[in-house]
Order: sequence, then structure tokens, then C-alpha cells
Amino acid sequence: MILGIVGLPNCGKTALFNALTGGSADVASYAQSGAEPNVGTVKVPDFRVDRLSEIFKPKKTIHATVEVIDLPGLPRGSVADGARVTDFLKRVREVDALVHVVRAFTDESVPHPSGSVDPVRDLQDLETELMLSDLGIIEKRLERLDAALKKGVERARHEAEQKTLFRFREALEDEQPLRALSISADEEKMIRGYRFLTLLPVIVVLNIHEGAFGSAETEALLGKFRELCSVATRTRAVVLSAKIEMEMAQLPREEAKLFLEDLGIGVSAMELLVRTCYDLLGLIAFLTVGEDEVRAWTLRGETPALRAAGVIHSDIERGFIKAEVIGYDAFIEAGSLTGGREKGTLRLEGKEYTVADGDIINFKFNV
Ligand SMILES: Nc1nc2c(ncn2[C@@H]2O[C@H](COP(=O)(O)OP(=O)(O)O)[C@@H](O)[C@H]2O)c(=O)[nH]1
Ligand SMILES: [Mg+2]
Repeated sequence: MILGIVGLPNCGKTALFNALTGGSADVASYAQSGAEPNVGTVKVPDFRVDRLSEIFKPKKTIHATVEVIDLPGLPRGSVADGARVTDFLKRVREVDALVHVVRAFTDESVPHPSGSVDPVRDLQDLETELMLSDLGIIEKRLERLDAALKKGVERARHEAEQKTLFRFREALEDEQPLRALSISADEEKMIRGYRFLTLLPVIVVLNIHEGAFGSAETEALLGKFRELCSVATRTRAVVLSAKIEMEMAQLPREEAKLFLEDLGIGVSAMELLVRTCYDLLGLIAFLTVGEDEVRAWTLRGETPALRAAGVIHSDIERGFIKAEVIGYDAFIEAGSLTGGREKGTLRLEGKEYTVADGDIINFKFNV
């Protein structure tokens, strides 16, 4: 899972990156330097892993992880400008979801590229850049399709693609992101290679001033953003202060928790974003346990046991025999795997079994 942090320059992308990864990349300097983007790893918080680790006392405890890339700022007009966005476009094609940071904090010492703080405008400005990027790809492809159709090669396939791209172009010209469209499985396959940016799920982060938590203004703004972002278009809006969170990420865990509570912030930015991301992408975790290792693995929801096995190792998928499964809660209730077996809550499942969030699984395989 890779999250790409996007936004206009100076909106707090690098500050958020540092908050998420506990890193200390230079704020503000990257946009100008043209260096490689910051890349980091976030450990997915999961109390079940912590508890299982206490019970099994394994040699290794491994949480699931999410990769984060702090992408170059995308100023207004940059897609039309071409050259300035090559670096951005190259890196953004790797990501599974976007974290779109929108500046809502005021700070005289931090210049705003558009001269004033206006979150709704900025949200639309960046979205426009993404739409223009997709539109550019579509226009180019349509020209080629036109040429191919004139030659009469693979007519049916090319016509089908053209029809889809016409529909996409119309939506974009109507200022609708592609993720708002319903796309058939066939179309999905046809266009996968283009990696359209407005097809990616988006978490919109309202980056507010550290003193603005819970204020009427913040609530109103969040309400407005929630209206603009909807589940149907695979977009969620959250609010945080990247600057505070960045400082917090440098503190010992307990201290950070107290500090956040003092400020009236329930969960850290890292937890908030990871949770929102799992929810938005329909991700779940299953667990493996033992004396050697307690570990969490990430899966898309609705995944059969056979594919889950493949997430651990292709050999386990290839030689799959059965999965021994017990839910986390049932395990805690039974006190042990043996206890679960006696109660019948630990059971054998086959290849087709749909893995549930929190399942503790032991795969039986033979290669
Ligand atoms: N006051 C305040 N300043 C912030 C906040 N987030 C970022 N900044 C400041 O804004 C400047 C630009 O932040 P940076 O993360 O480098 O922005 P980027 O260009 O989007 O990566 C830095 O000086 C940050 O310290 C915030 O929530 N509050
Ligand atoms: Mg930056």
C-alpha cells in the first residue's frame, strides 16, 4: 500500500509526512530543491498485534506497514506548463491512494502560492491539475486510436476504448473526477495501464492552525469539505494540524498522547490517516501467531483464504491444503489456540473461505 501526499506548495505536505513517519525531512526546502521525494514507512497501529505479542512473546513482532511518498508540490497551472510536473507525474503513478493536503492555517511567515488562504479554492485548484493531467493522457490516446481506426486495425477493441475515453473526457470537461463515474470491469481492464490520477481514492486533509481545533470556523469548514467529498466518489475529509503532529511525532509515545489529549485531539494524525485509509480502500488485517513471530498482514476485503496465503508466500498459496482460523475475539475468549480448538471456535477452512478482519490464521500447506 502506497499513499502519495499531494497538494499545492507550502500547504504542509512535508510536515504531514514527518508526522506520519516520525521523520524529520526539511520542511519547505524540497519544493525548491528538486531532490528525490521523501519516502517513508508508517507502522499500522493495531492493538491486536500488541496483545498477541504479549501472549506469545515471539522473537519478532511485525505490524502491517503503509508506504508514504511526499510528492513535489503541484502549483496551479503546472500541468499546462508541462516540464515542471514530470517529476511529480513519474512518482505519482506508483501510488494506491492520494492524501491531498489543503492549507487552512494562516501564518504570515509562510507565503501562499495564490496569495491568500482559501481551502475550497485550493481543493479545486489541485483537483483541476489532476483532471488536466488525465485529460492530457486521454487526448493523446484518442489521437492514436483515431489513427488506428483509420487504418482499420483491431476495430472492435479500439472502438470500445474510444467510447470509454469519450465518456471520460466528457466527465473531466464537466469538472468531474473519473472516480465519480461507474466503470465496468471490462473498462477497468482496458484503462488500467493509464493510471489516471482522478481515479485514485483520496483522503483530503484540512491542515488547520494549531489553535483552531474544535472552533466554529473549523467545524463549518469540515462540514463544507465533507459535503464536497463523498463516499460514493471514494473521498474522505479529515482535519488535523500537521505542524503540531510533526512535533508530537518526535515525543515519546505516552507524552505525545497526553499532549494530544490536552489539545483536545483524540487520535494522532498517523492513526487517523491509517484508519481512514483502511476504511476508504476497504482493507482488513489478518494475523499470524507463534513463538517466532506475531504479525499483521494487510488484505483487500472479500479476499479468499487462498489469496491471503499468497500474501505471505507464493509457496503457501501453491501448496495450500487448509487454513486453521480463529477470530481475534474468540481467541482472547478461549485463552489459547488449544482452548479455541476445544470450544470449536478454531476451525478448518478451505481455499474459498473469505478472510475476516482480525482472523488469526495458520495455513497448512505442502510443497
Ligand atoms: N502554523 C502552521 N504552519 C504550518 C502547518 N503546517 C505546515 N506549516 C508550515 O508551513 C511551511 C511549509 O510547510 P511544508 O510542510 O514544508 O509544506 P509543503 O511545501 O507542502 O511540503 C513550513 O514552514 C511549516 O512549518 C500548520 O499546521 N500550522
Ligand atoms: Mg515539502
